Amino acid sequence: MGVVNVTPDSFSDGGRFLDPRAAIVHARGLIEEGADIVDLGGESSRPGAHAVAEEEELRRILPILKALKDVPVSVDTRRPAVMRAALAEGASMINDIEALQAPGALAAVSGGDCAVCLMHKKGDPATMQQDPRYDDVVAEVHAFLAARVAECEKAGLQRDRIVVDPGFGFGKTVAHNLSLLKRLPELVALGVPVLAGWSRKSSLGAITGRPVGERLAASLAAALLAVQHGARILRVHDVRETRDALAVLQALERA
Ligand code: HH2
Repeated sequence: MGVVNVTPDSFSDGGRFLDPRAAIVHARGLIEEGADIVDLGGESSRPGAHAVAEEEELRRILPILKALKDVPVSVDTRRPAVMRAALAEGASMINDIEALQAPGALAAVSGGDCAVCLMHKKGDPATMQQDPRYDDVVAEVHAFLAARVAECEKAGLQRDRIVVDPGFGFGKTVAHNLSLLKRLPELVALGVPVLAGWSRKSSLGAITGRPVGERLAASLAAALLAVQHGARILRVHDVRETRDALAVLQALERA
């Protein structure tokens, strides 16, 4: 899954794809590089980010969605109205960092046939990195995701439309993120595909001492480790490089 953020303030590509033409060219480039899905976002969820108005989110993403009808597009949104508008424009997937908890979100997706990604986060982006605490982060994330999967099924979403995501970096310290990576197989046991998003994130900066523009090697390492621990979808900014890293892993598996 290749990331396209149509925002002025995303933590690694903010401002680069605000011009719809630039976003469309970038999205098509990611598909050419080997992405199976483009994840289109019109609101940053980086730590410290503030919400944007619904009209603004729609204004950012709809022109791009209209131009990418031939591409599998996931829309990264937590707003039911944006979900409905995106699905009407042919979006294949709704990627919700709030796991469809907003009133009306389940109803917005359940009638169609789109895939959904249910992500765990603790707190809201504006404050979530201020001293997050858990007794057992993996148990808490597992319980949350299991409950959300059950809720989706109750609302009529077939299980084969559901993906879960521990939400690396969303109300989690470096230690929490590493526990979730190490014990990812416990989340894989939920029986639906697991998506992992480590790309360029600040935990990789904390581990390597590198600024956001220099986290490619660390992102590739995290991507491979996530796959080795059972992740089935990787949300990444650097598609070509991630594909190459995966090719090495896949060659080893075939050898
Ligand atoms: N991470 C980000 C945004 N959306 N969705 C899922 N399912 N999983 C993630 O890990 C995830 C996500 C944050 O990264 P990015 O989009 O690059 O930055 P920003 O939120 O600043 O736009």
